[in-house]
Amino acid sequence: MSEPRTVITFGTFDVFHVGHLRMIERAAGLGERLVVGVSADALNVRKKGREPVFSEQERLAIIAALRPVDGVFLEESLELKRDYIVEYGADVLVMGDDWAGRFDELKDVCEVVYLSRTPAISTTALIEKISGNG
Ligand code: C2G
Repeated sequence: MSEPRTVITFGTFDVFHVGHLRMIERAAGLGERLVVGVSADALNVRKKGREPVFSEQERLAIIAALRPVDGVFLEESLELKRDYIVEYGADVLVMGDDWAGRFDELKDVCEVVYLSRTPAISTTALIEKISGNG
């Protein structure tokens, strides 16, 4: 029998939507245990120039409550993926294909898989729609 595989994935998961859910479900399907790094508020400000709608504690709570998710942690920096993979014993890194190729250098520590994103849905589009600008 083969060893149980741990999958790791990362994201902000702000204004949680079905595209996020599908990514988490498909990531979970690649192994027996799924650990999710939720981007810190400060990382978002650095990366996207704005605070998320929901705080990191709220986003962590939402992701932790999902059935396919076995563990969550705060992702403090994009540059720490290698450390997180080792710390959580991940066998597979799953990222959306908007990051395709960006993490290939980690293939020496785990398998790296890029999954296609769900078309036509995004947090930015939802915010615009809700605020009446979309
Ligand atoms: N996603 C998706 N389909 C969408 C929107 C998002 O499959 N329509 C996926 C993304 O590809 C990602 C996850 O849902 O795998 C979370 O999306 P974001 O919160 O937008 O992730 P991002 O801000 O890019 O964070 O270390 C990397 C960062 O933490 C990535």
